[in-house]
Amino acid sequence: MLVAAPPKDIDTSIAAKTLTGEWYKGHVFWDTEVFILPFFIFTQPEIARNLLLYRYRRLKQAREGARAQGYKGTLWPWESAAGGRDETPQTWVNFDGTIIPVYNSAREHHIVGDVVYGISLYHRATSDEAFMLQYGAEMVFEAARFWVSRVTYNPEKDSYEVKKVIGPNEFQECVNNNSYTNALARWTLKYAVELYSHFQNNHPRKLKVITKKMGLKPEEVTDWKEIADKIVFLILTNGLIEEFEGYFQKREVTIREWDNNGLPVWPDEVSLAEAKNTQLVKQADVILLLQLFSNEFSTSTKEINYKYYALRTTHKSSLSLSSYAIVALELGEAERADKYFKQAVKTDFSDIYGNTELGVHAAALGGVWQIIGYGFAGIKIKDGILKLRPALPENWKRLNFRLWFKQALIEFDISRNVTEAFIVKDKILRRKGIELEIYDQKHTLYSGEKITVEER
Ligand code: IFM
Repeated sequence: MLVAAPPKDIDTSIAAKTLTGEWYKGHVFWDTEVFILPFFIFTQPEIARNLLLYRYRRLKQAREGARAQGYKGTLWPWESAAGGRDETPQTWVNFDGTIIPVYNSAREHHIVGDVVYGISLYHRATSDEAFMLQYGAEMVFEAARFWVSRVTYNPEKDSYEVKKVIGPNEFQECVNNNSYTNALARWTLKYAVELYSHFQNNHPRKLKVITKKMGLKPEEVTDWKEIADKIVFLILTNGLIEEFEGYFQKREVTIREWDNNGLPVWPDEVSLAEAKNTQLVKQADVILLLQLFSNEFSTSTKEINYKYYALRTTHKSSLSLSSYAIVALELGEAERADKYFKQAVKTDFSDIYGNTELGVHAAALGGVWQIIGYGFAGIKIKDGILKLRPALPENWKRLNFRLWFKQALIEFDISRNVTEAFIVKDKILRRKGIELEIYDQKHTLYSGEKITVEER
């Protein structure tokens, strides 16, 4: 990832294969914001900022992309290159040699929420208000406008639906109300409302400049809230989330065998072409949602969904194992998480997908970092506070790393049941301290002081 990232701002991003191969023609996908960006946000925030600027500088094309499909706001392309227009191929040679249409640009619209997720994580981790005022807010507000135009009102149910989409599980090429997409749409709208009122209270003059530039009316913000509250989210009373409308009615096929790499063995009775008629899932979908919005779902919801979807997810994409590892760790499934972790590490080292020669899987690299950071170190940001709840693998003695949080570089030294933290560098002079929560204990970290926290 370090080699792939331009060290200074040369207006580019990181491709799905980094600079290691020509597959996907060097195109940038959602892989960047959801899987790769967190590493840069916490280790080199200025590079993360540049990666987000890549999207900002292509807002004009993304707006045109939305218009071309009949929507408002911004629709960043499913596959993006230098020009910022949609570069997704419109046809593809299928595994049986036939030419098939590619629907991703027209339907895999969760990309809009994914970019906003990246922006919000950057904002939460860095508190870079200047970035948000100059670039971030405009992208978020345009994304909210997109979802307003993308939803359909269902008068019978007094709810909003998102129809005809492809979710992360690309076995399904046209579904209604994919839970991942709907949840991202709902969250984007809520986040846009929060950001708007945050700026109204803290930077009213600058907000005026933004709204004037965008022609944004206060009534639009009222709509965002109303729509967000009414977007369909398919969850049963026991917490089981339906991946999309009708998913539970699909033929029930589960994984029964795992290979030497610990990857699921494809069930004999189903051909790849038939996967769409079954409950088999290509890559983390509901589980990715639970990982990204971990603070919003209870342990029991995570548990029931993890158990259900682990038996149905084939991990046919490298954007999958990390979410499973992180959620498994949250649920105390250390052994299982360690397996996912090792498989993720081996993605290209052992060529587990058989296509490393076409380029390495950047999302898996980012995913490995996320398993270590979010999983083993248990990093989370909640209510503006950095939390750590370490759970090292059994044979690990120590985990030492530095990360940037709110413009301070903090070093963490985690050993079994004890974590030390100190500020290595602080860009904010005379700060009153940084609030941390380690093993559920609150502490304030001051420059020049080391704290040692024991797990109770
Ligand atoms: O973005 C991914 C997608 O989720 C699965 N197929 C490969 C793409 C590029 O890595």
